[in-house]
Amino acid sequence: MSERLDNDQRAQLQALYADMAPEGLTPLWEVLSALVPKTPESPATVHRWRYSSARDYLLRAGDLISAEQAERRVLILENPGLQGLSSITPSLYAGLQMILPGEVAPCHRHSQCALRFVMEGSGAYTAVDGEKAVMERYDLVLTPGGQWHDHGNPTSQPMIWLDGLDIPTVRHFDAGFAEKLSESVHPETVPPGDTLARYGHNMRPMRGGTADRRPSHQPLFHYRFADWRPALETLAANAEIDPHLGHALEFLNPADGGPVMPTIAAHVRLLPSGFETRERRSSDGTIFVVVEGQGTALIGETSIALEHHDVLVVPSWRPLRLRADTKLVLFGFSDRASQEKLNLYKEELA
Ligand code: GTQ
Repeated sequence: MSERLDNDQRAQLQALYADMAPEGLTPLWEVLSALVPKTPESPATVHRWRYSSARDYLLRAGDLISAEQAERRVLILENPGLQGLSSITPSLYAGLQMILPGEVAPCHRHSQCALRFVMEGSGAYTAVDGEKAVMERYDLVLTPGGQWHDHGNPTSQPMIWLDGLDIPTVRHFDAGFAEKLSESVHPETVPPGDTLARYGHNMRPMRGGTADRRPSHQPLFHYRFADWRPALETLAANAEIDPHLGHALEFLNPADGGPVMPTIAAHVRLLPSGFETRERRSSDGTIFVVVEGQGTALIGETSIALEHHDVLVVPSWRPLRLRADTKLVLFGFSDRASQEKLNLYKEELA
C-alpha cells in the first residue's frame, strides 16, 4: 500500500478481513510488495556447513541405523532460514549420504532429479537403470528423474557424498511420484562404463540403431574427476581468468548441450592462490563444495572461511566475492536450469 490509512478506515478494513477470511478471501494490498518484490528477498540465509562436524554426526548415525533400514542414510543440509522445509534453497535440497562397507541403499525411482558429488571413499557405486557408476572422489553422478537407482558399497571404507535434488521444486508443482523396486538391487543390465563408452566421448550410438539404449533426453550420468580436473587445470593454464567467476567449466547434458538436468545446473571452478573475484550476484541460489584449498566467501558484510570439503549456500541475489587463500577448487550447483526455462534467470556483474 502506498497511502497511509486513518484509524477508522483501518478498523473497518480489519473487520472486512475477519469476515471474509473463512471464505478464503484475503486482501492483496496488504501483501503486494512482498508478493512482487523489486528484487529477490530470499528467506534463505547464507550458511556454511563444516564438513568435519557433519561427518562426525553422519558416522554416529551410521552406528545407529543401517542404509537398508533408513532407505537412504542422509543428513539433510537444511537452510536455517527454511526450517521444516528440508531445503537448502527454496527450490533445492541437499544432504550428505553415507554408505558403509557391505551396505545397500535399495532401488527406487522418483520424479525428482538427483546429483551426487563424492566427498570421500572410493569404489562404491550408484547403479542407474541397472548400470553401476563406480564412484571416486569428486566424481559427479546423476540419477535423473524417472531412472531406477540403488547405491552399494562393496569396499572396506565408508563412502560419503553430497546429494543435490530438486525436491522442493517438484513439491512446489505437486508433481512427485515414486516407487520402489521389488528387489533391493536392480539386476545388472550392462557392465560399468558402458554408457560412458557409448555417450561420453562426444559421440553416440547411431540414432535408431539398437545400441542407442539410454533415454534420449538424459543419456549420460557419470562425470569423472579424472576427466574434469585436468580439463579445468588446462583451462586455467591457457585462458584469461574470468574476473567474476575465476576459471569455470559447466557440466553439460550431451543430449542438448544444456545443463546436466532439467532443473539443476552444475559447474566447477578454479581460483589461483591470491585471486579474488569481482562482485557478482545472480538469481540462482547456489551451493558450493570446497574440493581443494582454502578460501573466503565475502557476501556483503559477511565473511565466511571455507575449509576443505565445507559446503556453502549463497541464496538468490546476494552479492558474492570469492577469495582464494590457496589455490581453490569448487564444485557448485543451482536451479539455473529451471530458471532459464522459465525466463527468470538474471545476473548482475559489478
Ligand atoms: O539417493 O535416492 O538425499 O531419494 C534424498 C532422496 C537421496 C536417493 C536423498 C533420495 C535420495
